[in-house]
Amino acid sequence: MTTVSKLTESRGAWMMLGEPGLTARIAGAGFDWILLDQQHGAIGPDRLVGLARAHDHGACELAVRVPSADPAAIGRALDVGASIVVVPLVQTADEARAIVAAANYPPVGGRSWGPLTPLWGAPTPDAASAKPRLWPMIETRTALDQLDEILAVEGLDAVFIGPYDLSLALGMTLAELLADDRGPLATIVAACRKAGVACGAFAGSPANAKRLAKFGFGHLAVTTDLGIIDAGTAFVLPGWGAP
Ligand code: 3PY
Ligand code: MG
Repeated sequence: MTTVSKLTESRGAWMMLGEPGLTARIAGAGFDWILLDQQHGAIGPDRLVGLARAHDHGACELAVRVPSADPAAIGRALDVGASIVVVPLVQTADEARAIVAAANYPPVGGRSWGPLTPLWGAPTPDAASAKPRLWPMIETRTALDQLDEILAVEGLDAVFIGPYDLSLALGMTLAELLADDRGPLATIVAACRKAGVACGAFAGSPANAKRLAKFGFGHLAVTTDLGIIDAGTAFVLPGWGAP
């Protein structure tokens, strides 16, 4: 398995339903990572533990989108074994710094030791300092205005764009945002390149993923469990199905 941290490009699948069999099957299909969505998906804390325990870390990396920047939620996602944590609605550099603090043990941050993955004794400082991959989401007007400051925060692996929320925040349709070659998405990619920080985006469909890849977004959520089901029903029942 290639570790996503070594890459500036990856392809992931986004789980909203968190149905265990479906999640395991998609995780083994060849994606670089699979994400459990606790913000908008049906994945509360208990479900998260079960899904993460069942995850085959040899198949792909485990990512979690926490419901908010709450330090407890970030610590919990890491405790269950996520190697990538996506944090929604990050607006400022101070908020980004708080995420880094929540995800790292002292001296970098204030995370408390207590993994749910197998424990073979007390942590050594070296083991405890393994760097989690943090992908704050840029999806508000404030975050766009503060992007350079956010990109300068140490300890972030990438920024991750939420095009649905961002288009709403900017008063555009999603189609307008994706079609605007010189608009906000191009500005974001240029700022990331200048700062030397990787960038990714939620696409939700292969067509949107191709469009976002053209802008230069490297880490892409190319589909969701719901999208995969919709594609399957559209295939089985010609003439009916979601686009
Ligand atoms: C967005 O596009 O706003 C997202 O957060 C995708 O889930
Ligand atoms: Mg969003």
